[in-house]
Amino acid sequence: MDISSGGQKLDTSSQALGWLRDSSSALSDVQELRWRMDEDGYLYLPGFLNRKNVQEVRSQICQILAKEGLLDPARPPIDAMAKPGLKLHFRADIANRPPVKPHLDSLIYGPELMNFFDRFLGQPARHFDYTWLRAVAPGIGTYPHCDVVYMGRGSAQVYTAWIPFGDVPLEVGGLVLMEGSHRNEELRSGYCQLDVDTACANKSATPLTDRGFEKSGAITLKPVDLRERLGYRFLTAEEFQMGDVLIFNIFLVHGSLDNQSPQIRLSTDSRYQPAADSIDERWIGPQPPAHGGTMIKDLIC
Ligand SMILES: O=C(O)CCC(=O)C(=O)O
Repeated sequence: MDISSGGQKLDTSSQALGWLRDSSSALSDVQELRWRMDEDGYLYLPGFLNRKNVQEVRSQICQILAKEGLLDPARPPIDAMAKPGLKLHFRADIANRPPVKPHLDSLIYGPELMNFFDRFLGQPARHFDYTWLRAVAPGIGTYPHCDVVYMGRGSAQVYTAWIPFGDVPLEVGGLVLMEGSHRNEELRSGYCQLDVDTACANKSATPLTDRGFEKSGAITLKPVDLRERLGYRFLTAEEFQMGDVLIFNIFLVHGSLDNQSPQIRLSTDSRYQPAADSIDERWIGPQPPAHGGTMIKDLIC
């Protein structure tokens, strides 16, 4: 099977594609975890959460998608088989309100992950109040980006936890990152300084488009060209499984593989940082304002 991202076929030679390093055996050694985060920009923790608890939340999400008529009625909702022609990518509304929110929150903001971040950060951690839920129908995945352009108004020590709510073999299109890209000087001093919620007051552009990036915050719509230009390998897992957690920093380039299966890929991304640091206003409060509206700042470009 060919795998692709952004519709571009990936080179699967070992110079271009590798597998994520499993850090679960280092969980008790916080110095080692910090070293790996510095070195790799990520920590891949297979089986960190209880699979059964993840499956219960999956089941709730699938029930909602089924009620909305988005699934193939010939298959059980838990399989999340997309109805033909479905276009779907993002369902944060499901994650951020009942009935799913309390169950999801107790899993992704529960003691396992919060204690992990307290220890990892060496100080009390807090999470953003907003949770991103991806419900990616068959088709193109997420284009390459760094999270800092969406959540860089507070602490620089924000970490993302990407959590699959279903088993995600390659063809279902899991997360893919660019090895070592968190240290790329060109990106750190250029793209990573930008904020998706800014506009140019003096021209019809945004600071992102003005510098050749995408308005959406993506670096490019051509992930393979970007990888070739920067010279990094793509890293992913042969199969992400329910219970796995992939944590990465906000400067690491990542996106996802295209979904070449008939099912909807379900996953959340949630964010954690030191509680004492300033926090991005867009993602906190009982109803986080998120993107757009009053969050847009005008700049001279
Ligand atoms: O799941 C995806 O397709 C993208 C996830 C992502 O961009 C993130 O976790 O920051």
